[in-house]
Amino acid sequence: MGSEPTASRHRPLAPAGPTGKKLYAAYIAREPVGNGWSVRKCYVRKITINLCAADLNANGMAEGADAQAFSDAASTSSAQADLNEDGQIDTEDLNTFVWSYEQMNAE
Ligand SMILES: [Ca+2]
Ligand SMILES: [Ca+2]
Repeated sequence: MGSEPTASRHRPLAPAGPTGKKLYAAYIAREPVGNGWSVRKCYVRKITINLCAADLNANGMAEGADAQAFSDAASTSSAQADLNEDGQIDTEDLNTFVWSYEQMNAE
C-alpha cells in the first residue's frame, strides 16, 4: 500500500540563478463575484524551478555546503536527500547528487 506524499517532500522554489529556470504558467479561470462568477480571465504566473539536484541550498552553485547538506539530510533520513523522489534514501540518491554536482562544476 502506497503512502500519500507529504508536504515535506516538496522542495522550496529556488531563487533565480545559473541553475534556475523560469516557467510562465498561463491559465484561464473565473473569480467568485457576489452570488455568481466573473467573466473568464487569463492569468500568468512566473514559476522559478531549480534544475540542479545537487544545489540543495538553492544558491545557484553546487559546492561544499550542498555536500554537507546532502550528508546531513541522508544521515537523518530527511526527505531532502531523496533526490530521485522515489520515497527511499539510498545509493541512487548519492549517485544523483554526485552526477549533478559534477555536471554543475564541469568546465
Ligand atoms: Ca548550492
Ligand atoms: Ca531516493
